Formats: sequence, structure tokens, C-alpha cells
Amino acid sequence: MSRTVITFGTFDVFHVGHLRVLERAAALGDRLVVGVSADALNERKKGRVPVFSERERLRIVAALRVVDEVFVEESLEAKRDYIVTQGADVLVMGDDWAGKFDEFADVCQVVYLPRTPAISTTAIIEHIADL
Ligand code: C2G
Repeated sequence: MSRTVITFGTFDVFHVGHLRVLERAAALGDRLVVGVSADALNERKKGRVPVFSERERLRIVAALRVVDEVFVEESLEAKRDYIVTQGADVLVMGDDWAGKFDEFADVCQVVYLPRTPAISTTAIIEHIADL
């Protein structure tokens, strides 16, 4: 039986920390599906409009060799629906979310992977702003 892995993220100003979590997620199954968070979701939940639009972020993530399918994550509350609809066997999140998605353990395996240290979209934006 093939194993589907699902993960979610904004993936704004795509960097190697994003790449590494997707590579490790893909290695846990046969098919990797990625929910890329909508611009409106970011604005609503984080109070910040992403640098790259959801169309651009979706295209970048979809072009990666380790990614099989992408969709727009419109709402954080719809996570269970996305997991079930995509037939995911494993939910992967970075460990900045550790414990936050344990409630889905009844429908799939929940795995938190260590974040890549010392790199983030915010740090990149600040670095460029300081140049
Ligand atoms: N990540 C990582 N190492 C970093 C930075 C990010 O492993 N140095 C991982 C995060 O842990 C996450 C993924 O990359 O699993 C995407 O990170 P973000 O774009 O920051 O996504 P986020 O805003 O946390 O996702 O339903 C969840 C939402 O979509 C939010």
C-alpha cells in the first residue's frame, strides 16, 4: 500500500529550511501533498501579508522534485478535512508546532521534525532590510 504524507506551511521567501522539511517529509512515504497557506489566512492569523503571493508560493513548492501535489490551505480549522480528503497516512510538521496537532492521531500518524536552525523567512527579510 502506498503511503501519503501531508504537510502544511506558508513557505514564503522559500529557503533551505523549507526544502529540508519537505525532503524529510517525502522520505516518510511514497507521495507528498503540501497545503500552502492562503494569503488571506496569513493576514488573518499572523497579521502579515506574505512577500510572495499564494500563486507564486504554490508554484515554487509544486515545482520541487519531492512534492507530488499542492493545494491552498484556506483555513487552519480545516486541517482534519484536508488530511482525510487527501487520504494522508502521516501528518508532518516542524517542531515549532510540537504537540499542536496531536488531536489528529486518530486519523493519521503525527510526526514533528526538528526545524533547521538559524534560518527563517523573518531573519532573511531583516537581513535584506539591513543591507
Ligand atoms: N521550517 C523548518 N526550519 C526552518 C524554518 C521552517 O523546518 N528553519 C519548517 C516549519 O517547521 C514548517 C515548514 O518549514 O513545517 C513551513 O514553515 P512556515 O512557512 O513558517 O509555515 P508555517 O507558517 O509554520 O505554517 O497549518 C500551518 C500553517 O500553514 C503555518
